[in-house]
Amino acid sequence: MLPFWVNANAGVNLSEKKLSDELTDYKDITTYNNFYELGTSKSDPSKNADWLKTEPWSIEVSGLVNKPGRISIEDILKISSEERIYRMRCVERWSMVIPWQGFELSKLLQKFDPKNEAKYVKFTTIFNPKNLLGQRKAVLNWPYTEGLRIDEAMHPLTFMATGIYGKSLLNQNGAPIRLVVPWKYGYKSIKSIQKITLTSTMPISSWTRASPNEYGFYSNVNPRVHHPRWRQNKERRIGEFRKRDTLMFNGYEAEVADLYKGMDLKKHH
Ligand SMILES: Nc1nc2c(c(=O)[nH]1)N[C@H]1C(S)=C(S)[C@@H](COP(=O)(O)O)O[C@H]1N2
Ligand SMILES: [Mo]
Repeated sequence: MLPFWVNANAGVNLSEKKLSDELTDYKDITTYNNFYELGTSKSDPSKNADWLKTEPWSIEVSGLVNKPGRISIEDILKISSEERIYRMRCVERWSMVIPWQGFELSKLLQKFDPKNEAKYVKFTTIFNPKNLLGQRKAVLNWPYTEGLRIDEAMHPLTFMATGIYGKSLLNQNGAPIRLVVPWKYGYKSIKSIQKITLTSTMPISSWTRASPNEYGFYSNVNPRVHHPRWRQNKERRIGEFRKRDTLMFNGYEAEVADLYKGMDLKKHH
């Protein structure tokens, strides 16, 4: 299997590497989406994309950091970017392979100098029910929030994406900037981020608040730990016919298993 975070800058030639995973079509990546702020069906986010206004945009970084502040999207886009091809596995049992552009989250966090007491990172999506009509329905506790442990946030696989297939992110994919955590279920990869807060206590995400038995803090892809309402050992790759086996940590076990050494992954799901 390919070393599955191909870094274009590292000179990996995709056509020479025999990809066991083909890239998902741009059309599928941009029209089959989950982004409840823009509606709950898969085709809603692309249809309702103009509900999201992305200018002006900035991210406020606060909490347990020595240099709290706000960074504009213009300055964010000056951070040197690279390509990462990652699998994305939704908890609903479908998956894609997406070539992202962006940078490691640690590069952004380091600008704000996290304090030693910072143990978790909380992310918050834009909140604007006036335009984002999905936020007028109580399907989730708005705004959408997510969280990572600080070592997960600093891991080199944890990525902030600003583009797909070399084009700027479309609104339906979380413009202008979203998180990508490839070894966790897709809902951890929070879109259209406006706030990052470093904390000493574990943040409670919107999905955990909605249903703690189904959506735990860790949400690591695990074919042996099932969702209460369905099994998680198989998935449908968008564009393929036959089901695939779901891989431990979505195929990134070699890179991330150490983060969870000694933990009961069924309990800490
Ligand atoms: N703000 C926000 N972020 C979100 C979601 C959402 O509804 N709102 N959906 C999540 C889910 S369930 C998945 S599977 C991925 C889907 O990302 P994609 O549509 O770019 O493939 O985004 C995640 N990030
Ligand atoms: Mo998802």
